[in-house]
Amino acid sequence: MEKKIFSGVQPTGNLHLGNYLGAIKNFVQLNNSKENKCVFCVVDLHAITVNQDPKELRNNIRETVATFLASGIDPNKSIIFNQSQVSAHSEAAWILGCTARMGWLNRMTQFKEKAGKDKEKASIGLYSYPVLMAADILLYDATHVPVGDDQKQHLELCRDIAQKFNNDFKVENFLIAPEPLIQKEFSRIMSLKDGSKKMSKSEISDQSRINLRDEKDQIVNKIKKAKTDPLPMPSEIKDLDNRPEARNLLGIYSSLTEASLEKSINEFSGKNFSDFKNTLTQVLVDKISPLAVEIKKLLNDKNYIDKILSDGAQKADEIASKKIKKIHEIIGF
Ligand code: AQP
Repeated sequence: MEKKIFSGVQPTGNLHLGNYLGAIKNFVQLNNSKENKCVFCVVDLHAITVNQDPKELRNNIRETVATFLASGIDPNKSIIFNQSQVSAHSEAAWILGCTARMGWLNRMTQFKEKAGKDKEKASIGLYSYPVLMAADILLYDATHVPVGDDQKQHLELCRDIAQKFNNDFKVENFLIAPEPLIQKEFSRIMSLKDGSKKMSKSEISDQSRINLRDEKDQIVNKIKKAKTDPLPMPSEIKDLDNRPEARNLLGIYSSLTEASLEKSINEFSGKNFSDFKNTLTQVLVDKISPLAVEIKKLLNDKNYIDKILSDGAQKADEIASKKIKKIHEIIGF
């Protein structure tokens, strides 16, 4: 069955291993399947929910596209574009904001985490972020949305918005409630400094994450310093209980080598943590360093990246403008 795929990545710089293993790696597999129609969006409207330097934002948009391409997404098979270039996204977000309920948004944990203690000073955009995300997905009739585990709640909200809109206007199945595509294992990569926190672009300490543009020396250094615990390497999965850092590093290794957690545990059982870290570093360098080289190379040709974005925006606009036109008719504009 044909799947319609939509997903987005914020151009907020420092794309990291969590973004890659949790989302982009999955995008590539979906892009490679003949049965899928994929749309991958650089969600710049989402990025401005927190302050952005305009020059950096422009560079980060291109860098996100370069990361997609370097990872293996083919612009001839999938649509790649940036959100701000297709005005239907902002428009649909407003309209669907009139369907979404305050109570639903008040439950969103990402807002609570990102706004922190000083909620009053957070932007309204940060609060209504999941409504824009719903608009992005629903405009393309996406059936499946590949995301990291952290976005699960936002996808449930998207489904609620779609169902309420369809019920309110008596248009059964007009907005398609999408299914999340979350990897069964290793769907949340954690910080290298604290196994209870998500690896994140906005974390101040660069030591907490492997950036996709890190040089070999940086990867070596970050894994060497990554937090572990004094216990030996586990010999079975239950030995990882209450050991979030060990679980995370083994999860990263398993995801990169396409092995099950159990298999990785067996491989290192009885060995020292330092042996495991050396092998993990080698795998990371082998998988991530070529990406960094390719991203850099692609960024030397800004015209090529801009052409992909403008072609992609044209294709995306054809789909999204038809949907927004129908939305106008349904709501009585
Ligand atoms: N740590 C992670 N593990 C697994 N998946 C992750 N994703 C992000 N962090 C992890 C997934 O990457 C995709 C793109 O994310 P995004 O750029 O839209 O923003 P985000 O989720 O807000 O990413 P960050 O790094 O955590 O940014 P900040 O620090 O700004 O909050 C999504 O599918 C996401 O699930």
